[in-house]
Order: sequence, then C-alpha cells, then structure tokens
Amino acid sequence: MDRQRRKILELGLGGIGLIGGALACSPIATNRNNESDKSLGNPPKKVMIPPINLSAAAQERIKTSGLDPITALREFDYGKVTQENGRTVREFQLTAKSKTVKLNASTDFITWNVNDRVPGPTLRATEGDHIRIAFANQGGHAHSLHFHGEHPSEMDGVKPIRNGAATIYEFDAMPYGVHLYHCHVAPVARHIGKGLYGMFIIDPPTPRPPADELVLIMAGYDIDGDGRNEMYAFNGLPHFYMQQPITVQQNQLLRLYVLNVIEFDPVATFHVHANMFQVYRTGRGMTPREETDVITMGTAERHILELTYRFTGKYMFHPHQDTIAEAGCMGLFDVVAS
Ligand SMILES: [Cu+2]
Repeated sequence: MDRQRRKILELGLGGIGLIGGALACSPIATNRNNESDKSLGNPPKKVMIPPINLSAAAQERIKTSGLDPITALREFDYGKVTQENGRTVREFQLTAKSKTVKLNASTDFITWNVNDRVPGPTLRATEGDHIRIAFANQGGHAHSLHFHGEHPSEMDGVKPIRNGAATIYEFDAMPYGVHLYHCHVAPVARHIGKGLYGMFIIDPPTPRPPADELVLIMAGYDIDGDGRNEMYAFNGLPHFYMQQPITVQQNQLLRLYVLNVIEFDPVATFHVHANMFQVYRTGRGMTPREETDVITMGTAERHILELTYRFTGKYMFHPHQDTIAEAGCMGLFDVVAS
C-alpha cells in the first residue's frame, strides 16, 4: 500500500497510530494540529506541506546512521485512542532500547533511547485526555521515564525500572504546553546525553490556528565520555538539515516546537536568520509574550515559536553559541513560493 493511501486510511480510522514521514512527502496534508477540530464541527483545515525531496546522499545518511530527522520533524504519535467513561484515553507503547548510530562517517555512538530512535517519538494529546504509557525496559541498564507536566508523585518516573522489567505510567494530560519526557536514572545527564528523551505536546482545549508544525530538539553528544559534548544536533543527526534543508512555504504560518536537551552545556540559544518569531514560553498561553530572533534556553526549556517567511530562499537556524552550531546543531529552511 502506498504511503499516501495508508495515511488516508489512518485518518479515516480516527487518526489512531502514527502519522509518519508521509507528511513530508505529500503536497497537501490535513492539518492535524488538534484532533478536536472534528468534534467542534469545524471544517477540516488545510496546511500546505511542501515535499522534501531527499537527495541521494541524505537518503543514504538516514539509512546508514540509524537516525531519521525527517520522521522526527513532522511526525506526532497520538497513541492508541479509546474512550473510557466518556473521556479520551491515549495509550502509548514506549520501550527503552540501546542502539549504535553513526553520527558521521567516522563516529559511531551507542545510544540509550526510546523505541530505537533519537529523539524518541513526539507524543501528543489534548489537555484533559487520560494518558497511559506502557513502558518496557529492554535497554540493558536501569532506566525510567519522567514526564514534565502535572501528575501524582507515584507517576513521576524517578524510580529506576530494571532491565527486562516494565511498568505503566498513567496520568491526565495537563497543563497544555510543550513538555518533554526523559530518563531520570542517575547520572541523569549521562542517560539524557545518550539519547533517552522525547517531546510531549499537550494541545490546548481550544486549538491553535492551523500552521505547518515542526519539532526541533537540540541535543549534544559526549562522544568520549569526558563530560563535555563534542557534537550536537537538531533531531539526532549532526549537520543533517544543512545537508538537506527543510522545505517550508512562503507566507504560511510556521509553528516550531523547540526543545533544548543539551546536557553539560548550561545554556543554548535558538536563532533564526532574516526573520523574527513570536514566543509562547513553554507553549503556555495563547498569546505571545515577546518577539525576538534569538531566545536563551537552559536545559529542558522548550517553547513554541511562530514565524512566517515573506521571502523565498534558504535561511539558517542555529544556537548563537557558534561553536555548538558548527559542531552540528545547525540547519536551513528552504522557503519556496506559495
Ligand atoms: Cu536511563
């Protein structure tokens, strides 16, 4: 079955499961910012997602690296959706794994990760949904999943789950905003630095306006174990979006979900070239707090940043700690005509 058809089927089945890389390849994608659109009786909204035509080199790199920054960019995992006592329940299967990835031609790195990917899947729910996470640890070490957001103490995910064991984390999705999950076994910097993290988006009860939505997670790699990062990346793979720019459409609202999980460096900024963005700190609130073109983010800080490109062409984005950018945390938007 081709990917487009599979996507339509998934949408027809109520959006259960993953919306995959198909989004990156389809000229028109249904905006899935918020599944409650339908229940509110709104007509389906359309957002133009220009195709990313992967170069042969980029395809080869995804294949050989074991990392897929194209999937990480626009894929949201809404979980397996059921109704219990009149409320939406979302069940997610998350498994801690270990896998060796190729960061560049000469650098292999053993990751600890979720579902064999770095970053882990971007989980997505609407405020008030009930979240149930079946967590299995097949990672070879004790791990856990600690979620940001509000929940009872026993669901805080700081208790190590031994290799081969499993547990269920269960809580209500609140408050709306951009959150994250990560392993909380000591030394935490090591467990996060090895790749055991992902984004957790809780949509507000009233959906945000339609936009092309992108996930950008900044992370570091301490290759030699000296407590300092030698390489950095957006969405796992150093320098990838320089090699393969992210195609976006001119004059269309772009909504970036940006997370900084760089360990060992106290702070990183996020900067876009030739534009300004509106800041929704931690994704809290429906009106922006400020407008800027460089925002400072401590470890685990995350924001929604909104912007629109008026001019076509290629524009860089990167932390303005230029050594971090030049060691892999750098990318390009390729703005194409609308
Ligand atoms: Cu861990």
